[in-house]
Formats: sequence, C-alpha cells, structure tokens
Amino acid sequence: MLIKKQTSDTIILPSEITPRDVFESRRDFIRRVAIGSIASASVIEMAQREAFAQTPGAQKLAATINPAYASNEKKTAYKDVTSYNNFYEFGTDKDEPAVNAHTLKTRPWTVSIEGEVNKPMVLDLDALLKLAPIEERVYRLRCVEGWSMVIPWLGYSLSNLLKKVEPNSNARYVEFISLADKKQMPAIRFPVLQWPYTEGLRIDEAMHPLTLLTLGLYGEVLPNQNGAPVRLTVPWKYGFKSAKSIVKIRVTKDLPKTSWNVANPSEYGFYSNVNPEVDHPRWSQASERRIGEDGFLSRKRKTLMFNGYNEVASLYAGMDLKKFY
Ligand SMILES: Nc1nc2c(c(=O)[nH]1)N[C@H]1C(S)=C(S)[C@@H](COP(=O)(O)O)O[C@H]1N2
Ligand SMILES: [Mo]
Repeated sequence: MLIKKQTSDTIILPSEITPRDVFESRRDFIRRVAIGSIASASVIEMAQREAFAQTPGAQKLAATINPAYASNEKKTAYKDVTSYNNFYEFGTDKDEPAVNAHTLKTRPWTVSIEGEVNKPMVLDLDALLKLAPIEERVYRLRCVEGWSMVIPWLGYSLSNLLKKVEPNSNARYVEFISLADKKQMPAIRFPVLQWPYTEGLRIDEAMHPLTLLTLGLYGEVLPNQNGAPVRLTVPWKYGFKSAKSIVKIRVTKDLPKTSWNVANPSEYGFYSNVNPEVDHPRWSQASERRIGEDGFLSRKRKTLMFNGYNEVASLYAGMDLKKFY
C-alpha cells in the first residue's frame, strides 16, 4: 500500500471537470455497434478495426449497456486500467501484474459455490458466462490508497448466482476466495498477505444489485491482471473488497476472515465502505486522484460517501460507520 501523508484535501474546481469528449463518445458508439445493439455493415467493419484495438487477440464479450450505470464521467483509458493494478499474487508494484499475469491459466476454470446453501454447485466458466445476460456497467473503482478509475465492466449482479444456490436460514455472510497457485502466481511465495486472498460481504451486500460478478471490461473478457476469468466489483467499497480470479464462493454463518483485515485489522475493517469522513490511520480518505487525469501526487477530487453510490445507504441504517469501518 502506498504510504503517503496527504495534507490538502483539495476541492474540484468546475474548470477541472473534464467534459465528456467527442472521442470517448465516438468510441462508445463504435463499441455499441460491435456488441450488436446498433447494426450497420460499414460501421461494424470500422468497429472491428478500432474498438477492439486493445489487447490483440483478446476474446470479445458481448454485453447490453445497462443505462442505469452508463456514467457520463470520462472513462479511464484502457491502457491505465490494464497496466496500473493491484494483484499481489503477481507482485506488489502497480506495473507487475500486467507483466507477470500471463502465467495465469484461465481455462479450464471452475467456481465452487458452497456453504450455507441448499444447492451447492460447481460451475465452469461457460456456465457462468451463460447464467444471466451480461451487462456493461460503468463503475468507479476507488482504491483505499487514494486513487480511482472509471471502468466499463461486463457482468451481472451476483444475486443471480446466489439465488441459484439458495442460501439457507444460516446464511449471513459470503466469502470470496481467489486462486492461490504457486506455479501460476509468482508472488505467492512472499508472505505479504494471507493466501489465498480472501474477501467477504454481508449477505445483503452480496445480494445488492450493484454487486457485480464481473467477467470482462471494455468489451473483452477480463485481462489476467484485472482478475480473469471472474472477479467481483463492489463499487461502494474500497477496491480491495473486489476479489480477483475467484475459485470459491462460500456462504457462511460467521463473519469471514478477510486477507486485509487479518494483515492489519486497525487499518482495514470488514466493511471498508468508501467514506471520506473516516481517515485511514496513515492518510486522509477525503479526496482522491483519478488515474490518467490528475497529476501523480494531486488529489483533485473529493471522495464521495459510498463512492457516490447512495442507493446502498439503507443497508447501513442505524450503524455507526466510524466504528464499523
Ligand atoms: N486476489 C486479489 N484480488 C484483489 C487484489 C489482490 O491483490 N489480489 N487487489 C485488490 C485491490 S487493492 C484493488 S484496488 C483492486 C484493483 O483492481 P484492478 O486492478 O482491476 O483495478 O483489486 C482488488 N482485488
Ligand atoms: Mo486497492
């Protein structure tokens, strides 16, 4: 984690808000053509040339744009999304996952859903891809370190999967367990975190429609460094709650032990809701820098409660969010 003392909590000036530029909206249009919501032979050809000039050879993933999450914020560039990563199994430097994660084998892949459920199951990747219609949702991701990105994720609400396994009356939490394979993940030999990487949500958080079982981004299947082939995206919580390369989902009665909470309980709580009023013990959480737009050290944006996703506020009614950080 970045260790830096933040001194000024700068406020965004209207002049610094980047207008949605023509290039981005054109790209959006081209992508929509490519995923089939607009059809025209000549533009499709153009789309094939341009829209997926991202990772050469990457498998495309068709999705329907979910208008409820079609943000008008400027999206973070694909290059930044895929080269500035936290994925400690592949190294702790931001550029290491992109360099090292090619050793991750994402097929065959299975996810076991088990624990306090009536119908435990093991699903392979094709079953997961078919389980519910894939949507594109543009979510902000706010890392606890003080930076954020805006990413067009592809996936569907995790609730689709949880409903299938039928949580029983003991089901209070959901635990997400990442792959931990020394052969594929070179940095597992360093004891920086408890492996496998484990995260958790309360069952109502896991069932909330915002919680996205994520299978792709920017029109493609997930790049390995972003948590291929399946990860979570929980946009109102700090980024570390969004576990990558998930192999097991366990519904539990008791509060799960999570990797960051075990590593440093005074700094990383179970809830980890984005909250500008609760500072990290070593730095402020009141502001953030947007990757690719703000300067490397400047935090130009005010961080919003729940990262701006106020629809989740009712999940915490009556809770002291300073105590349950
Ligand atoms: N398995 C695993 N999942 C993980 C991490 C990790 O190190 N290992 N890092 C987390 C952190 S701190 C962040 S900010 C996000 C980053 O996701 P991104 O690289 O796709 O932006 O992944 C989260 N999920
Ligand atoms: Mo993070």
